[in-house]
Amino acid sequence: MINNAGNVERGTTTSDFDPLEQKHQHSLRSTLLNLDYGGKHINIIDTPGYPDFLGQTLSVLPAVETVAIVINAQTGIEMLARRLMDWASEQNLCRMIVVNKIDADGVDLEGVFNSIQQTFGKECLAINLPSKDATEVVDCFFNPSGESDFFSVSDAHTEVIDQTVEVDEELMEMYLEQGEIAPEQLHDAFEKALREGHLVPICFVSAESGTGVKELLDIFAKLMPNPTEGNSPPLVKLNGADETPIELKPDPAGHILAHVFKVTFDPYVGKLGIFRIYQGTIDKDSELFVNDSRKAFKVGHLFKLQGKKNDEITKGMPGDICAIAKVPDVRFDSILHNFHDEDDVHLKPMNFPMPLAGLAVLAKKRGDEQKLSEALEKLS
Ligand SMILES: Nc1nc2c(ncn2[C@@H]2O[C@H](COP(=O)(O)OP(=O)(O)OP(=O)(O)O)[C@@H](O)[C@H]2O)c(=O)[nH]1
Ligand SMILES: [Mg+2]
Repeated sequence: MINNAGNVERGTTTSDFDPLEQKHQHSLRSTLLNLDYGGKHINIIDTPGYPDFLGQTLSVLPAVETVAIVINAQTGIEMLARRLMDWASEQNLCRMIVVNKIDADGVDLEGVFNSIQQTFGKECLAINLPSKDATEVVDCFFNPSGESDFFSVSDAHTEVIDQTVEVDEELMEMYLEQGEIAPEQLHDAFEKALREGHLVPICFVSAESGTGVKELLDIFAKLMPNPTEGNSPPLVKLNGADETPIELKPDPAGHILAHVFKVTFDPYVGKLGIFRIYQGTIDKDSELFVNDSRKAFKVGHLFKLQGKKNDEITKGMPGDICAIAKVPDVRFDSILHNFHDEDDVHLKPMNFPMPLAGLAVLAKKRGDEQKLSEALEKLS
């Protein structure tokens, strides 16, 4: 066990805070988490892997640079992992694969690793490997050699470097001339390879024993793309039937552009619109429009979410995930902005799977729609 870590069986994790999640021992909805590590601020959205709650998982994709697909070493690749790999790729997101439960009895980590490469392709390469009977993991990106349980660290290191330099001609030439290249020189090419889906790093971890957790955080902090390094979200400006793609600059000084990817109800502060800031800086004095609304609202209180906790913060920058309370017009998929030129900016619609059951509800009294929708939202 990791010191102070929450435990799923005891219902003490920060992420699965809902009593229903604790009862069923499954995440039922997406949860926002954040931490500071290695001088970086890292936002994590924990999403359900249970197929019935897939909508909760797909709807948060526009808020992230990277999708980390967790594979249970005991059960191997499940159907949803395949579908998520495809969805993430269709959304142009960087991907990584985290093999969890490496501590569990009788796991065949080499078999899992091979099946990942067979299923998802040779661009899935080990960035670390289990060693000493999976009680440690050894880095293969910075390390040119080392001991591992089933695959040569030096071969894994060479494979990652070979794959990375393929996206950069200059680096490739340098590599061919010198025969080697320092991992530190690979940073930009590594980001490009992730953006192009040319490389999908695989790493190993045990959430139970803590093996590989520090190494996973190191990968997040040192190697995975920051907001300036990921692919731009598919924002478009509508002009009648035409749509023009928007070039985003994740610049804190730019116009504000943010996307609401989740709406939830907090027992104390009420309706919360949770959004990812793509551009500009939002603080309590910011005046924002919701889509093409004429009238701006003032932010007032800005929150950052950590599981069930809302912490008030002073400002949010590109890459930040924040929340605002009690703005009636804010809905799932709303765009928040502060410049009328951006009235017609929208995120390209995602292809959600067809729901298998539909239900229509009508308010008895006109004008009660808002109350009804809030009650239904709470119920669901
Ligand atoms: N042995 C072992 N058990 C683990 C490990 N990680 C999680 N578990 C157990 O596996 C079960 C499922 O863990 P969760 O953290 O709920 O898994 P999840 O992927 O979030 O599952 P969903 O929320 O349903 O998508 C729990 O009983 C955990 O205690 C691990 O590294 N090793
Ligand atoms: Mg979960």
